[in-house]
Amino acid sequence: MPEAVSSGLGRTGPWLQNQWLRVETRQDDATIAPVSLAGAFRPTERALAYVDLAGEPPLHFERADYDIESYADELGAGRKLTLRSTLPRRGATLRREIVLYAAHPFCVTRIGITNERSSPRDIDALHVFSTPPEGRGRLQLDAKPGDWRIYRNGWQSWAPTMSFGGAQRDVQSRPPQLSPEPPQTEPGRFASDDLGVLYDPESRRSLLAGAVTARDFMTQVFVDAPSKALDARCLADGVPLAPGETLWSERMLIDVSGHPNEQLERYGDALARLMGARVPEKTPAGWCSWYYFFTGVTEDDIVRNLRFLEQHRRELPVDIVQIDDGYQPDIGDWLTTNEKFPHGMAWLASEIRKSGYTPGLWVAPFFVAETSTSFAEHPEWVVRGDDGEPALAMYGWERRNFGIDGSHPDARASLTRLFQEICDGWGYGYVKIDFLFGAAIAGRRHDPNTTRVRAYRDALAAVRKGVGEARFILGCGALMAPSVGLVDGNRIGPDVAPFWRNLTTAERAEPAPRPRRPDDNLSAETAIRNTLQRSWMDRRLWANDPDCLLVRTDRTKLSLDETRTLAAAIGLSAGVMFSSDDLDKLSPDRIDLISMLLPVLPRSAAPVDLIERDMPERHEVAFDRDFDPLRVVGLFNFDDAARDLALPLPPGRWHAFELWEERYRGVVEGSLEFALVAPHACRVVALRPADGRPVVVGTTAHIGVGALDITSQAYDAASGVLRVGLSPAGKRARRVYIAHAGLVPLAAALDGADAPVTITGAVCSIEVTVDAPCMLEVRFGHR
Ligand code: 9PG
Repeated sequence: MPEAVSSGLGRTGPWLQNQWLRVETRQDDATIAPVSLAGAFRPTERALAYVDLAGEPPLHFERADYDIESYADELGAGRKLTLRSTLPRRGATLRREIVLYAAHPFCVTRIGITNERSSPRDIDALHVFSTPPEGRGRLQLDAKPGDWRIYRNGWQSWAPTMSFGGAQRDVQSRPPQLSPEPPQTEPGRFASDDLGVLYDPESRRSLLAGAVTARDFMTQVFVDAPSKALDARCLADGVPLAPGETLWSERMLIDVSGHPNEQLERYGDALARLMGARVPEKTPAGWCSWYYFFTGVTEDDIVRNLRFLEQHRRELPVDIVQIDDGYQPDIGDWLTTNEKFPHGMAWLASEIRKSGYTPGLWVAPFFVAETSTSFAEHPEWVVRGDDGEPALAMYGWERRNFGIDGSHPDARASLTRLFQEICDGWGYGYVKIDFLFGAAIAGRRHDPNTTRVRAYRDALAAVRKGVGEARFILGCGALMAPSVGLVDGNRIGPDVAPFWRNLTTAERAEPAPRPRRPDDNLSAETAIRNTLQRSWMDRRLWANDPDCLLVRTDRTKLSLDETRTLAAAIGLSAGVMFSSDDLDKLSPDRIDLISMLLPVLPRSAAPVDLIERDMPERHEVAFDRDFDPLRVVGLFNFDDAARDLALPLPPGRWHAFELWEERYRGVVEGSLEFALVAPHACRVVALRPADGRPVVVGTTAHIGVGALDITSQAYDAASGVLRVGLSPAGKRARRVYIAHAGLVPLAAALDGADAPVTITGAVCSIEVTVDAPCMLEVRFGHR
């Protein structure tokens, strides 16, 4: 058997190879060229690595010696090739490692710099995989740069994440929504955080570069389409490198195989492994006070909604009642309450617990307001600017908020004590920790040898210590890759809102709404965009939080179509599912919309056209249970005008059922058309293989269209009886649609009690009310 990873010495230098990938190197400059063996995709002839130091020219590799050894880590076994340049005139040694694993189509590479001088030097950036600006090495793709597609990830929860075309302009918004570097203003230039994907629509080849560790630095992947350049680099924050010491970059995964969706999933798996991701067994569901009450929330609002939940346990089977922003006297002063919470937070937690729910609390632990008691007492716990003054993390709540210094041991100890008090003292079992980027802002910290990411992770670890291993931490306004392993759930998009797009009054007065923009924020549309675009993170890095479901009919501008689209995006995302309405104002059919998302699906759908569009329109998931093989597709019209949509079908013949319309489309093949889908509307379609026997084609209980509420199914041809196991998942009252395959439904019974059957064309439907697992039997006869 040939070895899984082989190596050798080529014309220019050593190489590594496995069944998918060959990585060639050059000894004269330590550049590398990854080549996908399927179809020989070689996006660059030579990718450089180099280091930016303060006050010195960039430090490049020169002639390198090399070493190859066997290697193993959390990703498995393989071989490691190290290229080493000693640069006596520059007083430094550079190393570049390339690891190829036996079981993965990607390679992982990092660089290290050793300071051989007698004085420290400040490191600004470590360029790990960087195509040279001219000559061979520039990106070689078939399509014109203007047609390239670039997947761009934002640095924190709220930051826009989407795919762009190579002639478009990147997101222009400023922090906190944006990355740590200034926005790219030229068309075709993009700065993506943690990872980036570059897709050639002509050859359909794809290159992903992304950091699979994030313990020390922020990583950015720059794509400059007009210059045909890509630069994956770690921002080292000017960290000092002492004489004799070595500083390593993060590990960068380079993947040139397969489609962007596969690459993102592989990248997510690798990042999760190397960072020790925490993925909860059960994805939480609950109620959150923010999106109806905002900071005006009172103790009574919480109690009223708690009572409503208690009285509607069947319809709203949630676990968590989460109090959001509005109970605290000031940002930073978390252990006292304002006058709207007269009984205090421990009392409220005990009320929630007595009703059988887990109390959840919002805290912004890394923000300290200039007006707070906490800042007055400990001004030394905040990040400072070069002028020595507290650095502004964000203006909000009509005051300046500073960021906590995670490198200060006393600040960390106080974070741990804070969460011990909230969890062990008050009794909260779930915390939503918000505005976390505050600990990662640029500035001066107590420990001059730290970096933004180290300080951030140290602060987060101090919170985890206080919360304990068993309780749930939901990150929000959180860095992405650097939070892996410390949070159980993470918000992956900007705030949802009870309106589709954030339009000014003038824009709203126009006859046609202005088109969406990359920089749009705070809207249902942008929340949905990130939910779709970041679905690959779910249950890999943490449980995704797509933000709350809003189904109200008061205080909203969302149409029914838009509300259903929000529900479909959240439901099919399989992420954390929180409702955030004033529950006793909801009509039964709106409560039904919440029920349809409970419990959460076991697996997220994937947006198959993620690289083609800023807002993917096809979100698909398969559930392969043998008694009910099923594919569910969310098909969206994100245009502002009605239009026809088409769903290409996998090979074979399929029963197609539309959930919202309760419409059976018959047995279909090839492609399924949807005429004039309204703007911002969606179709949720269930596809089941058609084999000529009576079979369930859809149910109306749950967004999974049967994935959870159908628990068994068997058709006995001899007796003509179809037996279908039903569970209470989803709405109480629902219809079960069965294709009768040309037979005549004679009678139906639910746990032995007669149930009326309605025949509509090729299907029959039975209306059932389900409060406990039960059995539906339908007897068929011949005409
Ligand atoms: C509470 C809210 C909710 C919400 C969070 C977060 O950029 N901004 O000014 C900005 C303000 C608030 C915000 C996000 C961004 O919302 O996402 O769920 O908890 O805080 O204040």
